[in-house]
Amino acid sequence: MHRSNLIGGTLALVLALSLQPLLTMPASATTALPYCSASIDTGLVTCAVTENGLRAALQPATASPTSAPIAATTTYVLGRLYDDANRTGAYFEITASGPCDTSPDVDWELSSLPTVWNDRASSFQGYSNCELRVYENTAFGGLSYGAYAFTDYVGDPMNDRTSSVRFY
Ligand SMILES: [Ca+2]
Ligand SMILES: [Ca+2]
Repeated sequence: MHRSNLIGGTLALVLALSLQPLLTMPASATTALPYCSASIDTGLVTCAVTENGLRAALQPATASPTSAPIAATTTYVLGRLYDDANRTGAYFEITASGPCDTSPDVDWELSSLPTVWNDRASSFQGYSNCELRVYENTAFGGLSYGAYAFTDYVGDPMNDRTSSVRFY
């Protein structure tokens, strides 16, 4: 399978659990909301100040009692890019409606990262049977590293340079 989506247009910033005054977003958002999750299916990016804030923001909204039952969809975490080496620091999580399979083809891809997570990743962790390959430029151009199930360091040439990612 090979599905893709361009994340960028929709940046839903969630100031969950933030005690800070509302910032007028631009540059400060990079450091103010470092934990992010992006859905390849919907293109929606959710960011929060803390990991707990992100988890809370991603909880499904409580269904209205009058609404018709909605079929539950399973969300798979494909991987996380970490701010720092050794899979530490804030992370950018990528999700999709299915896992990776066992064949060596590309299962999912993200041709650009949200601005707050561009040129930032230093290590990564794959989930849902996915191996990650990170690329220097958008649309899978330039240098690359992977595909691996995880890494504690993407190496000097790729450190703080990731702009797109594929899942195998
Ligand atoms: Ca980094
Ligand atoms: Ca880059």
